[in-house]
Amino acid sequence: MFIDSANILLRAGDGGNGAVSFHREKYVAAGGPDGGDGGRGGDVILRTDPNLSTLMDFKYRRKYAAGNGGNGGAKRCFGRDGAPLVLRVPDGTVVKDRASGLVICDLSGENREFVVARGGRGGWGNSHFATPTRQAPRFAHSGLKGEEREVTLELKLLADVGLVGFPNVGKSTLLSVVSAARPKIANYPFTTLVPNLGIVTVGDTSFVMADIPGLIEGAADGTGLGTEFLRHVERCRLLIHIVDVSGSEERDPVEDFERINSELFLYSEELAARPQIVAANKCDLAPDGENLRRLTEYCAAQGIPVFPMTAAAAEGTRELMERAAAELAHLPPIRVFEPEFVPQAEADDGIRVEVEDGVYHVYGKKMMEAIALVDPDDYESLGYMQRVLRDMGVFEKLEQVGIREGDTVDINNFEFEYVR
Ligand SMILES: Nc1nc2c(ncn2[C@@H]2O[C@H](COP(=O)(O)OP(=O)(O)OP(=O)(O)O)[C@@H](O)[C@H]2O)c(=O)[nH]1
Ligand SMILES: [Mg+2]
Repeated sequence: MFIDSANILLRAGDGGNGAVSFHREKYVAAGGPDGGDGGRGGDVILRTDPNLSTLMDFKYRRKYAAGNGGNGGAKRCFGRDGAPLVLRVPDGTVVKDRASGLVICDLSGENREFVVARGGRGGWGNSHFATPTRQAPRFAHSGLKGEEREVTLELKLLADVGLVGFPNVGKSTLLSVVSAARPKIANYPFTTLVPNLGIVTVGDTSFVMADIPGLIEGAADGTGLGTEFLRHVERCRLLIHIVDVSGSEERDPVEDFERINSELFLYSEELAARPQIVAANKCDLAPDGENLRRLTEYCAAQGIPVFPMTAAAAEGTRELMERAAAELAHLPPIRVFEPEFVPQAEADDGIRVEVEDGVYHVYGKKMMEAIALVDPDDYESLGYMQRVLRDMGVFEKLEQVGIREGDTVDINNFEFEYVR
């Protein structure tokens, strides 16, 4: 089965908690703090596998999670790191944020691996919090949550040339006579149900050509079979547009040509603007050449070359492939999609202060992480928080907006009085 898109939920592991523990030994009254750190949560990693050609595995399972980090222990024992989860995907898989549809990464060619959800950091054990004045810290940090992502995986084949056209015009026939690929060929529409790739060799160069199922009007809005498959020619550097000029089924080649182009346009303007070569097929069934003449004239007016051929007899196919190779030589490389998605965590590092009714509200993700497990009832813990806030420049920010001694500060619903 050929599956080329899937929605999945990925969860990286949580960091383990730091430990609160004190050194114990015979005849030693009060040992120092020796609580170890929690382990890191495992990442979720996507990696390309050249042996895969579909996303089928992801149809049967929707949720994936990496291992959590272990908790820290006494005697400075570190918690174990959570096991990473590696998911294998075919080359050419585009990963998108499901909600926004923005590209997170494109796993194509050189881009073989991507950490799609990061494991949470482990929390510090209490041994980190000892200072000359605080020799017995009775608190530790909890681990941070692992990232959770809902993503859409979309396979977009990596091919230089894409074959487009109505059903039954001879796309698969062309691929079969110019490459070693053996796609199914038959005299009815929608013979091809999954894309086929073939390698075409011309002189001492070669390129990859993709044969996709036939398009029909309405493919771009989902009524035809074709819409799903247009994604497989999105990366193509050149399109070969095959038009049947035999006049069978009362069809008009100029109309067909326009209808396919408007499908491409509806799918994406960019795809419609991709360089095209037209192949006028089934010339053997149209001896008068009238249709071919009209199509050639029509395309010439738009600067598009037309190659007459009889794919079934491999006539004219060689000239077409030579032209394709010549075009490819000066076209940009296969398209790799640029990342567009900006994760929240990276976008929100700054500290923000908002004053409302005389209360100074402070926001900032990094700051919140740093004081995640401060226990407001514990005096030592509060002292630690003070230090963190000072180090992170929170007090400075507050002074800038005019805070004065005795004013109220609010951080995540925890209120305290500002003291210099
Ligand atoms: N007479 C003639 N028949 C051809 C030629 N090229 C292809 N055919 C026939 O046209 C029919 C359709 O060919 P395919 O290659 O399966 O067409 P397709 O465009 O891949 O069709 P779909 O996969 O259904 O979209 C088959 O019966 C072929 O043998 C040609 O040059 N001349
Ligand atoms: Mg076909």
